[in-house]
Amino acid sequence: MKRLLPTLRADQTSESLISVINTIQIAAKEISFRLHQGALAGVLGSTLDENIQGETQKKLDVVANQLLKTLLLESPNVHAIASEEEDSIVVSPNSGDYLVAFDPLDGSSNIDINGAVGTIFSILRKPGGEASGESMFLQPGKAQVAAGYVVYGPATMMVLTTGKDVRTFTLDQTVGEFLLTREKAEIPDSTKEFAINMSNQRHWGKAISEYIADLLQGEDGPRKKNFNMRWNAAMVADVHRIITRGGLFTYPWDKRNSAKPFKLRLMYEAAPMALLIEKAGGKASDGYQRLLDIVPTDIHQRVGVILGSAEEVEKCVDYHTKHPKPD
Ligand code: FBP
Repeated sequence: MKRLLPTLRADQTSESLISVINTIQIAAKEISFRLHQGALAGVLGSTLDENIQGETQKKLDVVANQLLKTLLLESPNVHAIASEEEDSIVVSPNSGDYLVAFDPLDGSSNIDINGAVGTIFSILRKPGGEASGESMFLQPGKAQVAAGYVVYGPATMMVLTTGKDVRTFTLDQTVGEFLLTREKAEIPDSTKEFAINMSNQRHWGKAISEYIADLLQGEDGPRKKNFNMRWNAAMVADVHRIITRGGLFTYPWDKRNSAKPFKLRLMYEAAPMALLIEKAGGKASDGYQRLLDIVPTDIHQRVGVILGSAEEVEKCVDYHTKHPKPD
């Protein structure tokens, strides 16, 4: 079976980009090992600290962040990193060509219940010219040179694109290697499966409320087919299901907190997932704009997310054309 690095070489990926992806896989193997040790490694539970998002950090959030941050900042090819767990960007002593934004442990509320979690990463090129500091990172998702995630579930799998096909690798725990298990992911255009946190229904805007209401009427309703629902409470696991068999995932605007109407972060959750979804034949939108066209204004910016099977995303976006974008 083909290993990760030879596969990237066969894809004509540059050696400098391969080295950055290699650094991420090394960190992911260590995170996978710690997760599988669970309570035996004393990594369950929370710290007393909060991250810049105002979330209580899980012990493994901190461990995973430290692992990725340390290894990436040692890489000669990385210029700076941005992380969900870091208030601001961290510039490396090395003047590498790449910027890496990452969510070290997505879905961390699943750790203590032994549920699936993941690492999400986005790789950008350091811009030329005067750009420095945080502004270097404020590039639209379509500027990503690579994006991927590692899902730590029953198996540990890395799903990756370097701008071409979306490839899936599975960690062979016996040899400690990510081996190619799917050459080219292709998302079916239509689906009967959707993912949303239904418990937030009373807080949603009109567009998503009407879209979901029509889905729930099934074959007796305007959609003339029955839909099933799934929710992993970890975007990486919900997206992996869609990359594997199709579906629609959405975390929409809601009115609970006008200062923070969205949940998911653009740079290290929505944009990398949108690139994977589009390269696998699906679509990704915030309801009003292609997600990959959004130009970030802040590294921790949040956005509405609708992604998955192309026809179903188009259908959901249609409902948004009838309602103005909520403030
Ligand atoms: P983090 O765990 O990285 O903060 O990510 C946010 C997240 O866990 C997503 O992975 C997931 O889709 C969503 O929040 C779950 O939200 P909720 O708790 O509302 O179900």
